[in-house]
Amino acid sequence: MLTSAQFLQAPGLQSRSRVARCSRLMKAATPVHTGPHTEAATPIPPTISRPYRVGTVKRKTKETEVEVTLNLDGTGICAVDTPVGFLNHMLDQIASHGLFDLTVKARGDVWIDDHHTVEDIALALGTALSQALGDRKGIHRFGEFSAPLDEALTHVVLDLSGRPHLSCNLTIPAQRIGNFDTELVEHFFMSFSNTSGTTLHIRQLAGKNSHHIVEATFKAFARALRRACEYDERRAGQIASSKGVLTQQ
Ligand SMILES: [Mn+2]
Repeated sequence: MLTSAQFLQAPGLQSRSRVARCSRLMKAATPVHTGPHTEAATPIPPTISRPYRVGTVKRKTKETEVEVTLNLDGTGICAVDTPVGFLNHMLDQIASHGLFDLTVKARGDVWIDDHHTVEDIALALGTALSQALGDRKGIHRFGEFSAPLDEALTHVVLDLSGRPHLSCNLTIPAQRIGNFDTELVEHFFMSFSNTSGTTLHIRQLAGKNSHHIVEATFKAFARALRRACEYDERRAGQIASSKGVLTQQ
């Protein structure tokens, strides 16, 4: 059986980071009894402990009162109670296609319009996401998805980089879907991006029906976000950044 020093001197293990990693693995390996005629046991990598990835945010201003709970490792359970009907429908898309458990309770000055309520829900959702992600270790970080809804097709690409950015080219023909002001769609994503530290690109590739265009966008966003938040098994708990951090701008 090789000693630790012999193992670390083997060809291909000379880079400092690999030596450190192998050294950690060897220390963590369970000692295995080997008889005189058996080969040395392969070191067993330690089990990676994972945090409970839930974010809870309460936000109260003179305009709105919002509570959001987001569980990244959920099953798509959605409980939303807000005065903005169309937004409830879209939050449901995020939970169901992102496989997040999402609770949103909101009250707001909707007698003015839906602007403050939609904005503050998005801000709270972004904060909850950032809180749930913590140090962002081991996640894929990038995610993309193209979702159709009948004639509509939207492509969403995102990066949980820690840096807020939104590029959005949605062209929604109707000014309103029911009572919902379609201008608020872009504003929702901008607000989410700002508090979650997400680089977000939204490209509408096709679509005529406003409800379809917006819903396809939320579905693509949910799927892309799910992928970005999920653990990359090959990453083995490391941060997916050559800089070493995803939480600073
Ligand atoms: Mn719909």
